[in-house]
Amino acid sequence: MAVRVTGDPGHPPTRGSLCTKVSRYLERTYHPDRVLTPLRRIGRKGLGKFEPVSWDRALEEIAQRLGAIAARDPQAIVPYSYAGTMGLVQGEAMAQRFFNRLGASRLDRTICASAGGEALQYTLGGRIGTDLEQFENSRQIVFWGTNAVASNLHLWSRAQEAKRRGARLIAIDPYRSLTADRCHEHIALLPGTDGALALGIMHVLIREGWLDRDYIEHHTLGFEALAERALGYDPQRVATICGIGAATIERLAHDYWHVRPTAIRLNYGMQRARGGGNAVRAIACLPALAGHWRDPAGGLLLSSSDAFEVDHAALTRPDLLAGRTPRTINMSAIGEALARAQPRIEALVVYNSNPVAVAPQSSRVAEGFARSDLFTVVLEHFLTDTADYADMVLPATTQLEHLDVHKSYGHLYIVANNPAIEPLGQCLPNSEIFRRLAWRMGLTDDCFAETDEQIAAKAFVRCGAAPYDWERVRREGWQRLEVPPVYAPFASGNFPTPSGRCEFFSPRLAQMGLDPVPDYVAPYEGHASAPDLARRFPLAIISPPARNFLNSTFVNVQSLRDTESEPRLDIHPQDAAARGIGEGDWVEVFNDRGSFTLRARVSDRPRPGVVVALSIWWKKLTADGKNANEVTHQLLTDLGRAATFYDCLVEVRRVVR
Ligand SMILES: Nc1nc2c(c(=O)[nH]1)N[C@H]1C(S)=C(S)[C@@H](COP(=O)(O)OP(=O)(O)OC[C@H]3O[C@@H](n4cnc5c(=O)[nH]c(N)nc54)[C@H](O)[C@@H]3O)O[C@H]1N2
Ligand SMILES: Nc1nc2c(c(=O)[nH]1)N[C@H]1C(S)=C(S)[C@@H](COP(=O)(O)OP(=O)(O)OC[C@H]3O[C@@H](n4cnc5c(=O)[nH]c(N)nc54)[C@H](O)[C@@H]3O)O[C@H]1N2
Ligand SMILES: [Mo]
Repeated sequence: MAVRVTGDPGHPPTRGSLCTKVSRYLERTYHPDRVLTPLRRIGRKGLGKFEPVSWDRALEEIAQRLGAIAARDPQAIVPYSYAGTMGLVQGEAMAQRFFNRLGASRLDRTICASAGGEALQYTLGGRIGTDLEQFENSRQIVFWGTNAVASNLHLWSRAQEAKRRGARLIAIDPYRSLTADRCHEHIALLPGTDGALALGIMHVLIREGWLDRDYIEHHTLGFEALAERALGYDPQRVATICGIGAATIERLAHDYWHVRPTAIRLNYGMQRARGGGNAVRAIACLPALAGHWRDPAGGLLLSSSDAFEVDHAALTRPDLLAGRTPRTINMSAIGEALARAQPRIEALVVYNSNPVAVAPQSSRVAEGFARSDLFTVVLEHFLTDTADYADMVLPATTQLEHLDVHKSYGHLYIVANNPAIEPLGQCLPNSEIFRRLAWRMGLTDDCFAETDEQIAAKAFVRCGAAPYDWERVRREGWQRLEVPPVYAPFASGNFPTPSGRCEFFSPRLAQMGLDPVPDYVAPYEGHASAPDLARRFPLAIISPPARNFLNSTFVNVQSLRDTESEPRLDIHPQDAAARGIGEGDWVEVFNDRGSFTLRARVSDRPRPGVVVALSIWWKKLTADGKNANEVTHQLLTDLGRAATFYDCLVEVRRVVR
């Protein structure tokens, strides 16, 4: 039995501190509601009524159903997975081998990070940035679209250290988040307008000549084109777009040039709107213009993912497709796909994800999952909103029970996940479930016989400059990539783009017929871009994660849910007064797509015109069985085909419950 979860004080990026959620991991693993046997549906889809069945029976039935569909058209089978575990063994290794071998549809995993990921790809050449451990040496840190206190504790603690040493902290966020609260300055712009703000800052940098000309000349591509673009974004115009003062833009640009080193912690807030990709591209140009990459404590960090050389081919075996090119389904529009995709989706296999709660336009997603002609298998720890629609639920292990190896998207360490306990009940690791399913379906390729240890041992090509040594990682628990101790990835250029430069102008985007230079792309749903809609639904809603939840994970852990208490809508006093809404009143948030009901919390945290519903609640644990994704839509971002959760207009009214 596991008795305690603690951090390792010797692990440099975390220094042994755990976030509140993970410190409760035992409550989750030993939760009385854990699914401990395979379950077979006995009630209507969505009701969550199941009977236990043996593994043998469950696998046999799934193998038969999937086998019959695959014999007609394997593309009618669709995997659906994301971030439940981000481990390289229990994530996409055995699972994708299985789907590749079948020739199932592929899944475009766009629900979180692909807008910014592609933006960085086209600008810097990859998801690489400032070392998290360097942030304590920064003199100024800009938290751009990120509530680090809640979602990135370990970077936040470095920023606290920097603050103690005199650094200035700035938050750019429509909402006074826990992070904005603790910064020296909070710039509350309108949602989805960050691209304009970045261009406005550039405008001032260029006008004033606050430019590292030497860096620009040697390490960037397309300065003239970018300068021409920025010319159109004078502070007055940008102020109108962003709903902030022109003087604020002038001051931001002034400080961005004069305070050195300045680091930007860029995250996902601005990526969840139509122009998210262009916004990230524009912001990612700033450090090269001002020369901030020269200093290890300057520059920008969105993600460190591409510092890790994961051996995707060895893990997921795309060669098993044997020349077939199955269609791709975008996970951010799964509601639409379940209703309309041709060939029709006949089977869904869900693992590491809870789409009925987390995917946009939830009522459409639930309708899709409720289709009587759809065969759904869900690998889970709990009967989530999604599992309730399954034909078969398969009990999966938690991180205490299985073996894995992780990269990071914030720091530079490979981490081993050694199991601490035997699997509870009849739970099996995802890898083993797919292994057994493959055997049951008569797939005899050698790769289905590989053990988790063997998979973990081939997860990485290298460990930075050194060979990757799984045995060592496993023994020591973690290992820093072999990169210089004082890491400044772009201090002398070396961008992994085709030109080797930071690409203000992207020849690749031009070749695809897309705008090669970053621009401001207005939201789908904004007052300026959709005035008619905005007359009916004048409030912009954003639904970022609550501090004590990890997306929809941990929502059913009582101690954490008690801390969050209940779903609440933060609304500005002006907006509340105009609607006769008082503190604690029940309110309905609605638009043409749907509605959900929660209690109002009247405060000046959101800027006027913006309401905030911290998320992602399990629908079945709310008052009306609905959550914020009831009102979000399935339209995609400009780059990366990502979801646009924070590009959403609603109206709010008081209701009596
Ligand atoms: N506690 C906790 N930690 C998490 C997660 C979690 O669910 N809970 N999720 C993990 C995952 S999967 C992810 S992707 C990351 C997310 O990490 P972050 O991207 O840092 O997400 P948030 O902390 O929600 O911060 C987003 C902030 O952006 C603001 N915002 C919304 N719209 C806009 C906009 O248009 N412009 C700007 N500038 N800001 C905007 C929101 O108000 C919010 O405060 O966190 C990870 N860490
Ligand atoms: N409105 C709104 N919607 C959002 C967001 C938002 O900010 N606002 N954020 C978006 C973001 S950033 C993301 S990343 C997505 C996240 O969406 P998901 O990837 O679906 O993440 P979770 O909601 O945490 O659900 C993960 C599920 O995987 C299960 N799980 C965990 N480990 C394992 C395992 O080892 N095996 C198996 N079989 N299951 C496991 C957990 O029990 C949990 O139910 O949501 C997106 N949705
Ligand atoms: Mo995410």
